[in-house]
Amino acid sequence: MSGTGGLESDRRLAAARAVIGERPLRPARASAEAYAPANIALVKYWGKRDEALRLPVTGSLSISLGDLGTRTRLTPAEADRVVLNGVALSAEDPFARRLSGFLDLFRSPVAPGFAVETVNTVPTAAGLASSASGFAALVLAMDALMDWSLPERARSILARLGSGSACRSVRAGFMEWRCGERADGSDSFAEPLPDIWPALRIGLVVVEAGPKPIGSGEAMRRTCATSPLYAAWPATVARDLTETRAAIAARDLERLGVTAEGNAMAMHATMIAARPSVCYWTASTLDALRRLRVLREEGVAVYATMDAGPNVKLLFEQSAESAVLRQFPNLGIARSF
Ligand code: 2P0
Repeated sequence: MSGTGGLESDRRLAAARAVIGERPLRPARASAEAYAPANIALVKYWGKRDEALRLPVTGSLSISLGDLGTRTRLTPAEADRVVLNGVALSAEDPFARRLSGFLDLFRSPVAPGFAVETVNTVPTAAGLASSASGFAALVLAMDALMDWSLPERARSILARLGSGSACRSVRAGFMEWRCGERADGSDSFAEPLPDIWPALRIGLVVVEAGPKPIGSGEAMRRTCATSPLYAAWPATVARDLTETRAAIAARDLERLGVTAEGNAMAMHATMIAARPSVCYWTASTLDALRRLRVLREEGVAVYATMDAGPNVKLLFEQSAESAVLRQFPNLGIARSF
């Protein structure tokens, strides 16, 4: 490992130990299981100010996806083993390596390794945020295994060290990730919004379920380093966060949808302008956006958001469900409340 790599893992370890505090790294039971929902950002996280600690350039705000997420069982073991959706992964598998790197934060002489059995109910690597629910479920299972009863913000910080957006998946509902200012990341965690919106629906238009051509981490780095449009992103997010909070408080779908759709388009614009360009959209993505416009022209209140992948997510209310299904017959529909 390079000197910088060692320094980075030391900083991650220090950040994790700071939130675990004096609690012992000693399993309190034979195994533990936890569930975390996936989340979709209405105002996106795009860009890090600190790679090692996964500290964002801006805040972000998401909604969870109910029973679409990750269930994880954690058992102490001599060495790490990862079973994903019933398939044992080799130690060289990129996902297994990433999990092991994260588990380094929790090892001790009495728990040198962990067996991780994890089941995703969202397609892995299809831009539906399975890493967010995956790392959040792992942190919740670790908390239960060790019997720590960590405060929610500590869980959120630990999940953030696994994957940025995971800090928003430690509980259901609307979550706002506070950007924070401190260099150690102790003020960068997600908090719930008090609002519930039972009629809100999230439609999942899965146009391609395969792995994406470029990971979001690399895409973010390239965008920050080379995109002439990135300079406008922090101010866009600041405005969109204010709008989104107000729209949620008022249960105003049009205000929420217009803001979320504009925010997603602005994020994609920053990456399309990166050099070399990052474009996750395919012909099927554009066709889904065309069908969305047809619906809106018919007077149906439905809006889109897109993440680091070709899939489109729709925002609408229960009353529009049958109209939306006519245009998107294979739509998966998630609800948070
Ligand atoms: C989000 N995305 O807010 C944004 C929108 C993708 C597009 O968070 O590098 O897997 O592990 O911190 O959390 C995807 O990025 O990135 C993401 P890392 P993560 O949902």
